[in-house]
Amino acid sequence: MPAYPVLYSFRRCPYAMRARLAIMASGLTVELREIVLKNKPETMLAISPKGTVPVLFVENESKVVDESLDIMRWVLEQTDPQGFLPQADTDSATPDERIKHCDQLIQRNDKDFKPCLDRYKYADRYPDFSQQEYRQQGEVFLLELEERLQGNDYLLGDKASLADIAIMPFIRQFAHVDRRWFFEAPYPNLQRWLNNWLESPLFLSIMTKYQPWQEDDEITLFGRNQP
Ligand SMILES: N[C@@H](CCC(=O)N[C@@H](CS)C(=O)NCC(=O)O)C(=O)O
Repeated sequence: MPAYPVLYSFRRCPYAMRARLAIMASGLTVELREIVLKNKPETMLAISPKGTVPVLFVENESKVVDESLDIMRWVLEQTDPQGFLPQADTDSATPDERIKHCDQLIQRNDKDFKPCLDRYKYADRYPDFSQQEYRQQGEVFLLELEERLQGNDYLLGDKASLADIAIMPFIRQFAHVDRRWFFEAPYPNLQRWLNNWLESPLFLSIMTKYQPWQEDDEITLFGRNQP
């Protein structure tokens, strides 16, 4: 059997979700190793001592990719049949605009929105502000996405891209803190976008539950084209 790239993953981690979404969208097959955050496998820590998931290990290239966005880009650069990686628009006067928007949106998610999400979700650990105030801080980004989705099915226009699958797991987590609030809030386009992703075959296919990996287990393949 050929050696597949190995993905260390944790089902509920939004960073791991975005990596699994990119892998599933690419059609690449990997070996999936579900981990428990409180008991990380030595084999994972040996290749990535910082101890976060996801980690992708490509043994035949001696390559360790341990940032979720880098994993997404790496797998989609191998194969991207549905065109998730935004391409420069060669007809436009500003051909790289799509790529720039994509990067900026993901940066806003990771650098600005994610800290608000953590504070909103675990407000009792951050007593400086109330949970509602943390939610309001997060709403700045929700509003930005809502405006982008006006008249568009996806964040970069009429086609699903890296931006959608990189950001979606974090909006899902924000929505799940208080679903009732989220789905009654004045963000109809964002609600539609999130619901479409939650119900999509792509998302459903990355949320399968696996038992935590152990060294002598049979390998678990992950990907839509697995043999
Ligand atoms: N910047 C990293 C962040 C990954 C991250 O923080 N993952 C969390 C799980 S959601 C983690 O592994 N935390 C380590 C721990 O809880 O021990 C990436 O994009 O991959």
